[in-house]
Amino acid sequence: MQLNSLNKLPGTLQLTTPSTDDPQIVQIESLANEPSSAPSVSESNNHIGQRNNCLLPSKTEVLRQILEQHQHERQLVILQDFPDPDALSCAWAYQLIAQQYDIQCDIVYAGTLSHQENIALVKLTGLPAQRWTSQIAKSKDLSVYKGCALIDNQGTTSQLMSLVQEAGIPITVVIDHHSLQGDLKSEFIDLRPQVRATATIFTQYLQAGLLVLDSSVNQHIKCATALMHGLRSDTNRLMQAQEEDFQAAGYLSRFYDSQLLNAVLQANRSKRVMDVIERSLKNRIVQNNFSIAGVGYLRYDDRDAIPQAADFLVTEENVHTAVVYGIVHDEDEELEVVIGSLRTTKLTLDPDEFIKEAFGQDSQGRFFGGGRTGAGGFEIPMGFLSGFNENPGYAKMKWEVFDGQIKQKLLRLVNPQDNPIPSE
Ligand SMILES: [Mn+2]
Repeated sequence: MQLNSLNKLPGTLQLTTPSTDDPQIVQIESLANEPSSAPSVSESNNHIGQRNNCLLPSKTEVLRQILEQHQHERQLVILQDFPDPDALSCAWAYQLIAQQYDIQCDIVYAGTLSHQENIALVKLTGLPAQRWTSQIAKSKDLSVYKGCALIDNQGTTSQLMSLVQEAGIPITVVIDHHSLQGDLKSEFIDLRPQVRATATIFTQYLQAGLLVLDSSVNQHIKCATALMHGLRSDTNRLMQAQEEDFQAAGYLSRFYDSQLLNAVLQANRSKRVMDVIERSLKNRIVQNNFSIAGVGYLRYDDRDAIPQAADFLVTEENVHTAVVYGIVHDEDEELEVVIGSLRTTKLTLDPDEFIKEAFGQDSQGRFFGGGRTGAGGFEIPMGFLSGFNENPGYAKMKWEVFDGQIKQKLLRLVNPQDNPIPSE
């Protein structure tokens, strides 16, 4: 397999994988595996399976009309709680596109910028994203917003969605490349699970004229650089890119600032992230080309260490899929949650299906996670067992219970005919 052999190249074994994001996690309402069952009218005339751009002008045209209808409004652009470069850059592109229609967009996320490259991206480009914790969000006057845009997500990975729904703000636009995560109601939907990055979709909008990039405009250069970073990051440095992703990268190459991108990529990992990666290496078990590692407890701010560890474990020889998980605790909110990431280079493994199959649904029928090409994530609330306990023995016991249960569920899929409980 081409991708497996690429992983054995010495150059890919370094610890500099531009870890993506991503995990498309949590709270997924009723599932529809077949994307074309999307309940949107605008979607139905543009089949998801399309691989060429022949239908794109119409999609662009529909978006243009929607934006025209919403002129002079104010919109919220909602990102997943832990936004990745693909999400951040596309939200910015959307803001710049919408600005031409006098639509003022506020780009918000509820969690934190956990990955060192994301922090660098936002700082170095001046990317206009704001952190809205639930407390901040509750203090805002949401009545000023006439609509919201979900970019690189479908609302299932943002804590802000419940507030937005309570405030009665309609979903105006959804542009994403994750598999359909459930019942989705929006005026405009462009959902393309076969595209490797939402940045590719946005670059196609730009090419189709929704925003004319101008190399003499500093903001355009920076946004193009951010899109290039998003595209690279969601395609494993273009290794999983397909023709349309390369075409998008080709277009962006006319505008992006390679030195700026280099500066973003030079961001170093914190010691705590390195420690989580070390734990994942120590704790991993490899079976049937799957590498599985529980990393114990980690802080909310270091949550992104989990996908970074999965990015690293999947580079091992004879490993095509890595799953890393841990208990993330948020000291401010006294909350604990199991968070996990999956990375795969196996083309026939669908992360969305795998995670839904492994962990199933909660009592309300919501899946614990999902995914896109090559990557997935899950989030399992700990309920009554959540919360800190003075007794270190208790914390250890709690971890062992969750660790054992997650391993058992994963190994059932990894070794379907074996005893699911490892004997080690
Ligand atoms: Mn993405």
